[in-house]
Amino acid sequence: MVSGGARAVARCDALAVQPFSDSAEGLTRTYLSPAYHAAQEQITAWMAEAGMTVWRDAAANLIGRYEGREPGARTLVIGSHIDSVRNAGAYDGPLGVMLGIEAVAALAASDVRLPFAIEVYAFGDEEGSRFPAAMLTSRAVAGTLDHATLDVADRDGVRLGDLLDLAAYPSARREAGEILGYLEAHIEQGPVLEAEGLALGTVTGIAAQLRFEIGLCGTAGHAGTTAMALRRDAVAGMAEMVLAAEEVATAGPADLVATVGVVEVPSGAANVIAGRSRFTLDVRAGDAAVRDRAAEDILRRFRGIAGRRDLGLSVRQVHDLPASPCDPALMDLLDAATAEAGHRPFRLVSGAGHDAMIMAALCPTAMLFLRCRGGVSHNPVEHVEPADAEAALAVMSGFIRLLGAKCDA
Ligand code: HGY
Ligand code: MN
Ligand code: MN
Repeated sequence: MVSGGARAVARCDALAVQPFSDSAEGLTRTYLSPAYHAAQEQITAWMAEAGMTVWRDAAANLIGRYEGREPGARTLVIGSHIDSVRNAGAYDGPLGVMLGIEAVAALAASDVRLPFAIEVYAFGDEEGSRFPAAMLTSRAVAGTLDHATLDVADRDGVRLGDLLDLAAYPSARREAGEILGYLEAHIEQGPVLEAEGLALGTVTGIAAQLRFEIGLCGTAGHAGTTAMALRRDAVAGMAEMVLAAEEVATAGPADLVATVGVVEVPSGAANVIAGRSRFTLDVRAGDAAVRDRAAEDILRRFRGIAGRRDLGLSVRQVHDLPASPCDPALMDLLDAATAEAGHRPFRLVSGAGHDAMIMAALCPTAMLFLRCRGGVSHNPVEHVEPADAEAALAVMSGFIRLLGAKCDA
């Protein structure tokens, strides 16, 4: 018989290829794409097989519910996301959903009912890889979404409102009173656990994130006839800004990071001086004040570069996610479950963003990190050992049991 952890990993592998990927080469699954819908259909079957009632909410999250002893009891949410970055690894997000399903399957197989219900959430737009926004679907659930944020279009001009009923979208919201807590299992996406020789770690909190879209406007011109001194080159300006962002972050504390992950030259051509360019800027640090000071410094430098090069500069903040501490009591429960499962409890901070940082506005949150090979993520070579997933499942099951005992006490 295949064990639950190995099955969770195998299911992530199965979801990493067509029709669950939008691309024939590697995994790309963006919010509301055909691959996203195909993945939801497959996960619906797995949730139902594990003993859950399954539905899709108005933000297109997929939810499976396993009732507690009393129908309508308060709910422990276990979740993560099923959208991916472009050319992704198989485990960033889906593994947390698959482990949630396995935790419920194990309860259902032994007919265990708890003093709370469990709902497994497969969130949609965590990565922000389709629309210029991120965490839309968990923000809808936590009730922290304002309507203007939903007014977004993808690179092909498809608006979110073309795909979903935006008036209904906020009805995905849950009430704080009905949610007991949120547990997310996720690969670490960093090298700390591997260096410690540990399969698992309890997350203490998630670093604050700021994300911007920057636009530059110069003058398009002939690459052969326009003297260098006369150019207003939107690509050269962008290049200088990318390096300025890197310089600011490199000079800061170790947890301060700044990334330009997308650069675009609309209508770019080899023999045309670019009239326009745009790029993204992502700035993070454990402390929001450190992050904000760095972002201000970077944007001040951008303004200086744009002024000197006579370029128009537009700056749009796409999101501002505060640092999110995990709940101390739930961290203790995860540590206790880790020790019970025969592993050394270990705590670490998350530099990556997660739906958990959004759910923290709604309920106490906990995160369990799994070691991934080389700490590599957002890369197709991402790898998780099935034995580590097995260990994570044992800890999640222990956490659920300990939380049940605490509720009964
Ligand atoms: O960007 C992040 O930190 C996450 O992977 N969405
Ligand atoms: Mn990711
Ligand atoms: Mn993720």
